[in-house]
Amino acid sequence: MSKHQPIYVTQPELPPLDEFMPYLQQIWDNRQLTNGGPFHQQLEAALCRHLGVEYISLFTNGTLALLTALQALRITGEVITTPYSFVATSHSLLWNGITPVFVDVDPVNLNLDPARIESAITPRTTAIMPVHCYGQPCDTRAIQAIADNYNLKVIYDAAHAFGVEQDGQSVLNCGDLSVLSFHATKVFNTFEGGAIISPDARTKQRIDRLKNFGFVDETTVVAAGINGKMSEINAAFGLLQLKGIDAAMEGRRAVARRYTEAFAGLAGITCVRPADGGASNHSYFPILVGPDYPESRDALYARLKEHGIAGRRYFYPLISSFPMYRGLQSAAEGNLPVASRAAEQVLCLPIYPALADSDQQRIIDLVTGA
Ligand code: T4K
Repeated sequence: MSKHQPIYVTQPELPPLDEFMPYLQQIWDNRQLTNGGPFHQQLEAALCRHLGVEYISLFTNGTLALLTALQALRITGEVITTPYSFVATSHSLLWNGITPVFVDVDPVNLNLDPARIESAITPRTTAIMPVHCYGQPCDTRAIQAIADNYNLKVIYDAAHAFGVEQDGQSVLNCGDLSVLSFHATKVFNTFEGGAIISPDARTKQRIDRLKNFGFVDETTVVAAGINGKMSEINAAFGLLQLKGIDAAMEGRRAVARRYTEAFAGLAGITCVRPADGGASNHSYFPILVGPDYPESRDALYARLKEHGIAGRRYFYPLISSFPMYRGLQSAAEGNLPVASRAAEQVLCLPIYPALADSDQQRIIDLVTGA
């Protein structure tokens, strides 16, 4: 075992504790703990400004936000989605009684491959749920063109895509709705948290009612809503986190740059990158360990672990291989060759702003065999 402290795939950013105290004091003073209090409202406004979006609804976590997004647009029947994601993507469909239809991913950025979507559309298809995997944008134009042709809704699982831009615009403005996660492991975290980006005030209003049991006022309930409200403590923490977000993003960029340079030309290792022109927020640093590398992905994963470096095989196994999905026709491995290969080859290396240069160098040396 390593003499060093373990290094995990990520480490949450935390501001100095004393900077959080004044926020707590305000909560203690006004005793508004949840249900759309002042910090909740301030964080919504601050995130709209920061992200370049017009309407945002905060949630307890990304999964509840996904569930609610599907409810808000009354999605039913079948939804086309990617098998190459965290299980929450497909689980949100199953929880709404919707059948996921898995479509293979693009070999470069591992996002839903638009060229394969059309042949998966049936009379029951009502929407497409792509994922901006690793914070690298999908081909949103091609996806929207298909959705427009077939009159389908598009809900982006943008859990990884905080602050990602495409052609100078927030990628969160694409599609009908986008869903963010603010989980501890994400670029921007509120311990637990999430959000839905809406295109207009009416949609935001519907979502805000749905996340509060369907209440309109004290005595009026207009929908079978849920409790998805972010608490004041999480919202206050989010406001504080936002102050350090630019430095955190820069820190991630620097780590990503060092890995990319170190692995350039290394036989058998491919860094998963955004498609041409696409940006990334470097929320993950995925590499593919191909047949030209001297050992398998799992051997490299195990060797790093022996040295105290806990990379993660996001996203292995594929969602489509879990028991609640594998009986679906679209889950057959033959239907998903690119995603299946990626799941066997991928390894996400540690990336976070506080990753020390010397620790990153150790990881690089282990991967390059230096
Ligand atoms: N859609 C997509 C595409 C997603 O990736 C996710 C979540 C969602 C939807 C749902 O959003 P949320 O409902 O979660 O808001 C983690 C996260 O729990 C999950 O949020 C995330 N995706 C997924 C990709 O990763 P695990 O089980 O791998 O996390 P865990 O606990 O093993 O953490 C990874 C490493 O991070 C640990 O080894 C150490 C470090 N860590 C973790 C936590 C929680 C810390 O240092 N501190 C911490 O507090 O799922």
